[in-house]
Amino acid sequence: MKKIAVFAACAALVCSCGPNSCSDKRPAGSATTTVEEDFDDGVEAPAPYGAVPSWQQMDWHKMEYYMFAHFGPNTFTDREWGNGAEDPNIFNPTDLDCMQWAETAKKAGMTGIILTAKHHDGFCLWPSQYSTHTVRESKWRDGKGDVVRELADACAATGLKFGIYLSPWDQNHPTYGTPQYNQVFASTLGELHNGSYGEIFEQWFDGAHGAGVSNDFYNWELFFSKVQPDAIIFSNAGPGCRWIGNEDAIAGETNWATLNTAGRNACNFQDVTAMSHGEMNGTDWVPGESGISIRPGWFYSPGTDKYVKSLDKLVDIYYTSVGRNTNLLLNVPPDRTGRIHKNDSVRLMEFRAELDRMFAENLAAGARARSQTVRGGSPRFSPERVTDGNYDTYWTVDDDTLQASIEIPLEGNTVFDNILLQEYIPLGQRVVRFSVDYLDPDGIWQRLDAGTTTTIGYKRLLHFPAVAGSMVRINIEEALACPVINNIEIYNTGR
Ligand code: FUL
Repeated sequence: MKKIAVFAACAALVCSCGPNSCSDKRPAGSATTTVEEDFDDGVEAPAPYGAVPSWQQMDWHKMEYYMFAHFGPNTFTDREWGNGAEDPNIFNPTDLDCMQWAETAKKAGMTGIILTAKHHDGFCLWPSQYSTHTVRESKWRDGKGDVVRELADACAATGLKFGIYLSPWDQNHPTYGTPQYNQVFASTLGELHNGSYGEIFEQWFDGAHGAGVSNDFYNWELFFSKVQPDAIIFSNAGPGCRWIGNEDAIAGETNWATLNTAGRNACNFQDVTAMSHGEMNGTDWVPGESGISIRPGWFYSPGTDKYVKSLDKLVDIYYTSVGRNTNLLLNVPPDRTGRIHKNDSVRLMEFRAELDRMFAENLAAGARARSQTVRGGSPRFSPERVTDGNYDTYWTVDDDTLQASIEIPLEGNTVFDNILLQEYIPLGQRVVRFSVDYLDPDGIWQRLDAGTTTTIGYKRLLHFPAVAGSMVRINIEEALACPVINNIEIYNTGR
């Protein structure tokens, strides 16, 4: 009997994750699992292709949907950008309740919360020893409050991951713009990442900076050295994950998780086309993250209470973000009481309920998928692996086969309007182009008009006008290396 640990296939790889997240200790209970099965036919798994995710990035991919919380002086001033001259007493939530944020996020099906610990105005939501513009200088809770602590604790209590947004641009700090500031900012980061606030899953670096500061002013290497080794570092250029190039959560339909990173950083990399599409055969694994606010602005304002995004808009956003190989970071700005406003939380629950309804019944679950092409003829790589509900089993083909089809039989003639596809990205992103056919009720194969069918990656959702058929066929038409598909789901969402 040969025990196969699928994830072990990646262990020999050169890590693609840049200066962060290179720790090879993997905590128990981490999202990626190993598969142990009874195969002894000598057929080996494909070698990884190109840049591949670290295990930290794999865990991150599986988070899919989490909350952004913009909170600070701007919450109280109807402004999107403060200037750092605000009186700290402006910050005065009357009823801060981070458990309410966390419970709302949890019920919404989100997997974490990223907090703006310091925005461009420099106000720190924790009593930083490297600033004199913090909660400590405010009258809120007699200067004894710490929002970072309360949210970190609330996330831990509800089983959510906790992340930090920390703006390098600081309009309050007297050293900003001088070389000394790099050390100040690094120390500030260190306060949040030294473990006293627990584990941080993502560190969000905003590329915005002051007018007098050049793109090469910041010492990124120094900053990254302060970040917890298992945290995913977000910026325009990664290295952990990248901005998708717009604030509308619209990822490119063609979207590679790979990017060429040499010479690029959070500030100097401004190629929004490369950000939204990634780069085929890019040197590093830097997947996209799509961020958007549920309201017109990033910060709360009573003036936007009426403009919380509609359910239909949120569903569209889900398709253009999670459905296009990125994670969705949905900003839900707490209000002046320090709680998530009812209008936002009601909409989040509606959105959750709608996603649950749309994806309630996978019409392909357990289907006896088939293909004329199977790697080495081995059952380990059989087509049925794509419908077995196990992330770590997959259908694949021989190394020199770059085109192959797989058929999924449905019960009778079934109506469907949505297909979900996943590539087994621990072995790299490979599919360049594919097409979809279905066998119509007259027994004739029809080409499905499913929009742009290029890349797949971690997850791809195709949404199209409903059709009826008894079989779906996915044709991989072009791939960088033999395709490796681990999951296919089919739905009738009724949308
Ligand atoms: C931008 C900032 O300038 C906005 O205020 C907001 O924080 C957004 C997420 O990133 O660069």
